[in-house]
Amino acid sequence: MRIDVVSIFPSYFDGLTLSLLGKAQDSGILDLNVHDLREWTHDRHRTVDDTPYGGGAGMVMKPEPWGEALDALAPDTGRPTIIFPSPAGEVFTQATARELATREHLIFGCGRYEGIDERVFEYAAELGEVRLISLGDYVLNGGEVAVMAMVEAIGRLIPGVVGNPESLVEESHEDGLLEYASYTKPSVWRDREVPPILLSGNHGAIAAWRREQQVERTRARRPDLLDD
Ligand code: 6GU
Repeated sequence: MRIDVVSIFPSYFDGLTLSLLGKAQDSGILDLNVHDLREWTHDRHRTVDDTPYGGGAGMVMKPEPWGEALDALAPDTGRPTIIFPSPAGEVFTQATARELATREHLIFGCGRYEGIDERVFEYAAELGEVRLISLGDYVLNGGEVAVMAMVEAIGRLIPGVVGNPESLVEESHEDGLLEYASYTKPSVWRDREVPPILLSGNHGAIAAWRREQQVERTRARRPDLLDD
């Protein structure tokens, strides 16, 4: 998979070369490229923002650098999926991550300030499939942290990125439930015992206990997940 990220703070993404996703890049499974939006400015101050038409607080990102960035990154053949992180977008879930993990080419455009000139989204739709995606109902200063989260959630679902694919199956959200509680040695720690069933060797009973745990914690912590 190819991923391009455009941001005015490209060094945010240095962390993505660490650990799991770093290995995926070394092995060629993931081709991750981070770009400074200011590469596509031409004035002495490398300006990326301006005042909003109609007035109001804050600044808006100018369309010209974004247009040049998209022209440079969208290939002549094939339509990339172009993602703009936005608190006004659809909410990112594990299902979104699974869907996007099947794409060949993702382009993430990180907005800052009060947003990006609306015409950029219209133009992007001529080059690929445009998605506005939010991490949840709260406000960040820009899209960078949201894109870090999305790239990690998507990247680990690309076949070969996570060493043991079994470990993807039993996680929170993969089956619509929260994960069960995990324990390791010692069997007694500070007077607290591991649930005896986990030491029983009865794999059927253990599986049933874990499933019950998942339903119980989901009911307690995230009843919204059980609503349908
Ligand atoms: Cl994707 N961007 C910003 N700026 N704030 C957010 C967000 C995204 N998701 C939640 N809050």
